[in-house]
Formats: sequence, structure tokens, C-alpha cells
Amino acid sequence: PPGGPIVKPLPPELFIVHGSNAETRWSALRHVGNIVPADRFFVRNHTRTPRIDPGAWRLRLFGTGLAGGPFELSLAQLKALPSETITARIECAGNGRGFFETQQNQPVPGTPWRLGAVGVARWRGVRLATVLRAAGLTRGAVDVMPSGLDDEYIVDGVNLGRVRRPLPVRKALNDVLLAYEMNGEPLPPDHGFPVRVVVPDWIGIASVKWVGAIEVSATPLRSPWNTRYYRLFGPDYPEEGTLLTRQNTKSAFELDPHTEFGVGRDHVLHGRSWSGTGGVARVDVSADGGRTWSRAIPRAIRDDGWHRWSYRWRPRRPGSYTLSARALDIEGNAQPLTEPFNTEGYLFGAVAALPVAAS
Ligand code: MTE
Ligand code: MO
Repeated sequence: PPGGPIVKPLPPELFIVHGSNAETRWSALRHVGNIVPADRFFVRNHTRTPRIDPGAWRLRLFGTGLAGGPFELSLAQLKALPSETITARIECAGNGRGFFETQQNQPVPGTPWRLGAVGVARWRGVRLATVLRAAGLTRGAVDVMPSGLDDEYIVDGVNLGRVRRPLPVRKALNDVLLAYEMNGEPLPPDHGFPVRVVVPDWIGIASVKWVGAIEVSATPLRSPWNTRYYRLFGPDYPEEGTLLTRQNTKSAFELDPHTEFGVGRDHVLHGRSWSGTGGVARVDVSADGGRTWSRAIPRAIRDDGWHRWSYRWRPRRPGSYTLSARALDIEGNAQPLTEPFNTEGYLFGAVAALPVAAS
């Protein structure tokens, strides 16, 4: 379903716009370091970017998982709590969805993202654990459900309410941040000003933007975003679907499709691989559509958010070539060559072919 308007400029050399969502062009990361600047970071809005008065903003915690009733914080009170800065990647569960159709001939509804619905930023804020404890979290709490202050989401005339998705209390207490800065600046409006949730390694929907309330519950919570959306449905999955939590592993070249290269010369190709399953161990690259593979060279001593690599390539004859990159995560899982179909087109993690040319 279509989203709503984005506030920041979306120059065509930096973004591919899909209706009112926008993905980063991979060529726009060619000269960008580890951290994606906010003005190049993808945007995924279910409706539209709201404008929120930071002075009037409150975070309200409530529910059966708290002792002592509802709890409220102003932005000044949140900022007075101990802060932390983390590098974390946010990636839409649908990133790569377009390849189900273009590469596997399996059309699916939803935004036909290529591979640009992902970004890494430095996020500063307060640990959700700190706020939950201040609010009187009880030992019986099981689910924590942040909800956004953007418009209610209406699909086919049915109002599904505010964007919200339960998070198990275990994850909420582990590494989740209530962020008020992105890359050293206040969050931009499109990325959740004044405060968003950042859930490292999980699908993007967990990282609720413009958070206004958090329900803390002693019984499991449900919302459309953990029942009808963000589950894998289809012939390979159980009837009730498989709940999505962590991201999978993907790779991309910092190139636009159909880039032209000079024949008989060396070219240094740059790319990145990333994984929600703990990190990338190794990346192989093929320039012949997957017949032969060679090892890519890491570009950094230590990965932070993603694994950046390079690969030296010399096309010997003019014509069309297919570039592919395939990562192996630290658990030993390689990106597959085809992705099992699911009806919503989530988590396309297969090797994506990039057509280029040499002349
Ligand atoms: N939070 C709210 N309140 N409303 C939204 O539409 N979209 C989610 C998530 N948080 C969304 C939201 C989805 S699907 C993704 S992928 C990420 O935000 C995108 O974050 P970004 O726009 O900052 O890149
Ligand atoms: Mo998303």
C-alpha cells in the first residue's frame, strides 16, 4: 500500500522513489564511509512524515507490565537520562523485494525495492531498558509495544490504527535505544523526530519512528504488524505464517545497473554486505553470472554496521556482464542462489544479479 509524503529533498541521483517511499541509490554510497548521511538515508513511511512540537511531546508508558500505573517523560526528561551512542543498521523487511519478480518471476505486492532500503547511522539516545525500569517494569512483563504519532494506517477502508509492533521484553532490555540524535544531529523529521526506537539487527518495522506511547504487557500483544504483516506466508510456511524478527544477509555493489566499464583495464569495484545474524565472515564476487567466484577484499579492519569490500575486475571483451556478490555470515550460512517465495516478498536474501556493460 502507498505511503505518504517525505519532507526532505529526494534528488534523483541519490534516491529511487517508489510512490512515497524512497530508497538510496547504491551509486550514492560510492564515496560515503561507513555511516550513511541523513540526506542519503532511505525513507519508509506508512502514511506521511508528521511535524511534532518537541516542547509538547511526551512519551507515555502504560500497561499491565508496569507497577504503579502510567508513566510520562518529556523530551528534556528523556535527555537528562544517561545516554549511549551506537552504530546500527536499519533495513526494511521488504528490501530486495523487486528481485522476486525480476529474478525469480514471482510477482508480489508492495514496494518493489531494489537493495537500497538499508542504511547505517550513529544513533544517540537512552536505552529502552533504562526507561522501562524507571517506569516500574515488573518481572511478569512479556511484551513491549511502541507506537508512532504518525497518522493511523487505513487499508481498503479499514483503520488499522497507529503503526505499532510488539517487541519481546528480552530484546527490549538487551540493545534497543530510544534515539533522539542521528549522526550527531537531532533526528530529521523523516527519520522520527523527536524520538524513535532503534532495534539493532531486526527488520525496520521494529524501529518505530515518532514514538509517542509504549505499552508494556504481562500478556502477549498483537497488532496488524505482527499478525498480517511481517510474517512469512506461502507454500513453504505454516498456515499462521512465520514471525519475522532478525534480518538476513545481503550484498550490493556501489554501482547503478548498466554502468559502462572500459575494456582491458582494471576497475576496482566497491560493495557492502551485511547481516542481521551476527556479521559477515566472507564475500565472494562473480563477474560471469555465477560460473566462477573469487574472494573480495575487506576495506576495513573491523566491520561496523556492515562489511565493506572491494574487488578488482578487468573485462577482457566488450559486451554485457553480470556482477554478483555472495556473502557468508559468521554462522556459516551463504546467501542462497534463489529465495523461497513468500506472498509479501519479505527478506529477499538471494544473490542479486547486477547487469553492467564493457566497451
Ligand atoms: N514508524 C512509524 N511510526 N511509521 C512508519 O511508517 N515505518 C517502519 C519503521 N518505523 C514506520 C515506522 C518501517 S517499515 C521501516 S523499514 C523503518 O521505519 C524505516 O526507517 P527510516 O524511514 O528512518 O529509514
Ligand atoms: Mo520496512
